[in-house]
Amino acid sequence: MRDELILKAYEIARERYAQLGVDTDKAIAQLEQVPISLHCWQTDDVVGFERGEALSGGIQTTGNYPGRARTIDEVRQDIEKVQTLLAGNHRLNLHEIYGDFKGKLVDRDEVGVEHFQSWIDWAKEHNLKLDFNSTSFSHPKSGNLTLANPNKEIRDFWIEHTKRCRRIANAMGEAQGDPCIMNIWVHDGSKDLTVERMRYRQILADSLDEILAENLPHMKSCVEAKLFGIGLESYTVGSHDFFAGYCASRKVIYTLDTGHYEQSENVSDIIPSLLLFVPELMLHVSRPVRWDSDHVTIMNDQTLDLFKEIVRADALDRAHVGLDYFDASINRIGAYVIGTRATQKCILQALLEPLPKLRAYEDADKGFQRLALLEEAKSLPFGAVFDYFNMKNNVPVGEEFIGEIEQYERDITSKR
Ligand code: RNT
Ligand code: ZN
Repeated sequence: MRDELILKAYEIARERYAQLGVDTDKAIAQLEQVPISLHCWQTDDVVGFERGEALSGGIQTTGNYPGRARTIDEVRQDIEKVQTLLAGNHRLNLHEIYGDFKGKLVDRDEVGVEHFQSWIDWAKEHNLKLDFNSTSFSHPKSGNLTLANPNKEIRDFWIEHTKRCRRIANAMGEAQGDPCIMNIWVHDGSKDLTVERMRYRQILADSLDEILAENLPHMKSCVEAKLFGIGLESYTVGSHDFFAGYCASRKVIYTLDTGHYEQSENVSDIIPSLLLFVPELMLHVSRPVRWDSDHVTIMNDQTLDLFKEIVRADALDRAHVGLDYFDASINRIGAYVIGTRATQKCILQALLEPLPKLRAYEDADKGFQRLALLEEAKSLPFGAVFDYFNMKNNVPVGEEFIGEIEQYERDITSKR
C-alpha cells in the first residue's frame, strides 16, 4: 500500500514535470551519482583519538546529548547506521586526529599511512571512499598561528604535518582507485588588531606553496577560507579574498563552507565567480545561525540557491559535496541524516528546475514570465520525486527514519 501510494504520486509528479520539459527519472539518476562526504566529526563532537584535548582553533560544539561515539569502533558503528538511512553511495571525511593510534600518542609530525590502514580496510569493506583533513587545532602548538607563524620551528612543525597528511590522502586515493580530497583549513588569525596583516598572509602562501609542491597523483588538495574564529575575531589570515586569489593563481580547489558567511549573505553568488577561475570546488554544506555555529544543514534558501547555481553552471562534476557541522545538542545520528537528506533535497530541487524554459524567457527579455515560473517551480510536486528516490534505493521514505534512529538510540547510543 505504502509503495503503491509513493509510486502513484511519483507518476503524477513525473507527468507534471514533463509538461515543463523536466525529466524526473534523469534527475534521480543524476542525484544517485552525487556522493556526499560525511564528516566523521559529527559522531563525537570533533574530539578524535589523539589526546582528547578541548576543541580549540576558534570552533566550538555546544550541547551534551548522550551517546557520543568514544572509540573508533563506535564512530564506525554510527557511520554504518547512517549509511543504511541514506540513498546513494557516500564518502567518509576523516580528520587526522581520528587515526587508529592504538592508544599511543602519535604527534602530528609523526603521523603516517599506517595509522589509517584500518580505516582504509574498513572503508573498502563498507563501500565508502575516504576524504581527509589535516588537523591544526586542539594541539599545544596550535596557538593563534600555525602555517602562518613567523616562528620557523612552529611553522615547520605544521608544514611537516600537512605534508604527511597529503601523503596519507594519496595512499587512501590509491587504495580506493579514486582521488582522496584533502582539505586544509587553518584557524590562523588574531583576536585583536594586528599591524601585520600582509606579513602573515605572505607566510601562509609560502607555506602552502611548499606543502603543495609535492606531486601526489591520487589525491587532490583544497584550501578552506573563513571569516573569523571564536577568540580570533579581528583578523583571519586565510580569508575569502586571500584564498580566492591563492586558488585562482595556483589552480587549487577552493573550499567554500556555507557556515562561514553571515546568515543573510547570498553565498550562492560566489559559485559562478569562483568557477570561472578555480579548477574545482569543495563544499562544506553547513548552516550559520548568528555566527559560524555549525547548525545542522536544512533545506533553506541558502542551501537551495547554492545547488541551483552549481546546476545552472553545469558544474556538479566540478563540485565535491561534503558536510560540516557539529551539533551535540540533539541525537547525533539524527543530525547526520537530517543534514545529508536536506542536502540531497536541495540538489534534487536544483536538478528539477525547468531551466531551458527559464532561459528561453530570459533570452527573450520576458521578465514577468521568468519570475512567475521561478515562483511556480517552488510548489511543483518535488516531495513525490524525493520519496520515490528513497524508496527506489531501499532506504526510509519521509519521516520513517525517525523511528529507526529512536530504535538505534534505545539499542546502542543510550548505553554508551
Ligand atoms: C572550521 C572549518 C573546518 C572545520 C573542520 C572540523 O571553521 O569549517 O572545516 O569545521 O575541519
Ligand atoms: Zn568547514
